[in-house]
Amino acid sequence: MNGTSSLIQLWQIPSTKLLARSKFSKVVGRYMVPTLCFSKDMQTATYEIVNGSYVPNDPNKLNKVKDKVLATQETVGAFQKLPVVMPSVDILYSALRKAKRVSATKGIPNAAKRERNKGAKQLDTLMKELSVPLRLYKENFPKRKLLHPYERSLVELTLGDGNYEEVLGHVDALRKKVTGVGKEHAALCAKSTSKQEAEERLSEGMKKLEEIFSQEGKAVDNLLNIAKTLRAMPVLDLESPTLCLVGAPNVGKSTLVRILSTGKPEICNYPFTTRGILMGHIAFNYQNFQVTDTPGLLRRHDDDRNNLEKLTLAVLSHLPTAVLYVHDLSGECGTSPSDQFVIYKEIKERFSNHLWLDVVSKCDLLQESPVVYITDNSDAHDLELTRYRKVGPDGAIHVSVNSEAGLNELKARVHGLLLSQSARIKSQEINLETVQLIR
Ligand SMILES: Nc1nc2c(ncn2[C@@H]2O[C@H](COP(=O)(O)OP(=O)(O)OP(=O)(O)O)[C@@H](O)[C@H]2O)c(=O)[nH]1
Ligand SMILES: [Mg+2]
Repeated sequence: MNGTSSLIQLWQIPSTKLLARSKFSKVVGRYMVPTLCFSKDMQTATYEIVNGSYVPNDPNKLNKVKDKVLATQETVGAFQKLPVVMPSVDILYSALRKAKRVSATKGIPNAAKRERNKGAKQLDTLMKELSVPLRLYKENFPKRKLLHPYERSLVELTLGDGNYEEVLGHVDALRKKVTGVGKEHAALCAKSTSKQEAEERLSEGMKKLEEIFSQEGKAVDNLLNIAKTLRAMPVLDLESPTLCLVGAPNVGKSTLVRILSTGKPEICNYPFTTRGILMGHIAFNYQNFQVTDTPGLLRRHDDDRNNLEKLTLAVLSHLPTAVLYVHDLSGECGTSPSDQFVIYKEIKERFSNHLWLDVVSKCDLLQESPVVYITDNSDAHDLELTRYRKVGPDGAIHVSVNSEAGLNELKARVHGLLLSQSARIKSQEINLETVQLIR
């Protein structure tokens, strides 16, 4: 049995260890749901307390909630559906133009009445034209908790924790202010006792609303920038098999993405050249596969990781990708082979449910690397590390983009891995359909 097929079997029968990891069950919740939901449905009825008595919950209601939770967690692509946000000056000028075109209701003979009617209508129009777009933004920007966990991580890591909600909050506060001030001034205008007073009230109201929107419209412009940033995030099709390149910084991940796929990430000889999740595609066997390049991972505790590293972990945690793990044993990348070994062991252990392939990069530089001797008193860990420093993990393919050594084998193994990933996705879909039928 090769590594790939044994991993497939592992995945088909999730071990209790995997199920027990709360983070993990969220990660692959989609695939574990069949087992979990089925047994939970058989086991228990749930109750809520109404007027001091336990009343069983309506199972249909619960299923609807469950379906909604599943629906929110299973789909990505919310960023592509974000509403188009207009720059605040455009909203303001368009609203002022429309308001000024409003005239008094026909047939009012009294000049004062006519003027206050016109003034109140203009202020009401201005208030509505300013506040309606803001309400639509507030309603149509999705709540973070309803996003797919991967997109939720992107919001947090690219915009900063809480920034998304804060900006939406400012937009809504502006809407409320505009509505309140607009109504107040329209009412004052409607109560004017003379034509002159109505004109003054109208002018005051217009000025006040314009002032508020000019001063606080920045919230709308911030929202516009957020929408731009989120819309530019790579779109991943969860149904399409994906290969994710992972490894320490500067080990040659992006170089391999360029070789393997249509992706054209930047390549430089310094760490963290790749500063986001970048996508490429591989067309093979009449199928389209996705490739994601990720920022490098350093040897450190999760709490100390930068947002770029956290992005990589978010991909591995929340997306059903196969992994191409890149090791640079040449001593060129800035992370020692010993440190890469530690990072590798941790990541491999943490994401052991992913289909996996190891590749040792830059093997054109390896001939010059020092020979490492194994001493008699070495323990198992030392032996594994010594072996790792010489040849990388068991089964790793050695490649060099410079000499082209190993590239054909790498491509063939990557294709095989993606076909296994494709079979895995199909069988998960069948599992899910079966569970839905049982329900
Ligand atoms: N000699 C040699 N150099 C290579 C090979 N592959 C990549 N490099 C060099 O290694 C350096 C880093 O390559 P990248 O592809 O940018 O590495 P990365 O892992 O994407 O780096 P980050 O995005 O910063 O994490 C570049 O200078 C590449 O030219 C190889 O096979 N042989
Ligand atoms: Mg890179």
